[in-house]
Amino acid sequence: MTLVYVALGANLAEPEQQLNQAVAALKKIAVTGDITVSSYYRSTPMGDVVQPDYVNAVACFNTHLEPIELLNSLQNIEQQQGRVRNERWGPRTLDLDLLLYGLHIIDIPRLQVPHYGMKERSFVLIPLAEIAEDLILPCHQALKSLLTPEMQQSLHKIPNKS
Ligand code: A4P
Ligand code: MG
Repeated sequence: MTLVYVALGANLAEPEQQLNQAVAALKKIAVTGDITVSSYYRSTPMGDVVQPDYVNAVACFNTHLEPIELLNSLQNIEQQQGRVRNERWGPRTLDLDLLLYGLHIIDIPRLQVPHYGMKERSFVLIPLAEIAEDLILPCHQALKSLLTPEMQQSLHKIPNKS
């Protein structure tokens, strides 16, 4: 059994509902259906593509799935929620990125873990710190050491997640 962290992002077709639906789907692959989910955060789009704001969150759960099986499950959930892969960093109904798979470091063509962008992205680090403030990354860096006061400015917690 492995503790995993997954980043959720959506900016099309009722993003908050997309995240609610994704959380329900993740519960089905979590051991005993137990899952911890951060608050939802509204965030300014990263990158040059003009697109709506995102809603982002991070979820954490135990799983018996091997890394590639977990990636397949995450991609199935994205597909079920109407994900169309177009331009890189473009808008999407749902993006599920595997941030951490225990303390494993994975580098194969379909999967790199820890996720390549997680250390720089406020919309990943802030929700992650909300549910795992004392987390130490596989590279031995403390999550807390990556957080900066400026990161909070591009992110707004959405009250009363349902
Ligand atoms: N892949 C490799 N490693 C992983 C991993 N750890 N988790 C491969 C998930 N997938 C991984 O991903 C492309 C391929 O990456 C997959 O087929 C898988 O085998 P994708 O989801 O199809 O493509 P993408 O998401 O468009 O590309 P990319 O580079 O993953 O985009 P990002 O980095 O996910 O960025 N702004 C805000 N505010 N919030 C956001 O959530 N998201 C993006 C997308 C842009 N701007 C954003 C946000
Ligand atoms: Mg992605």
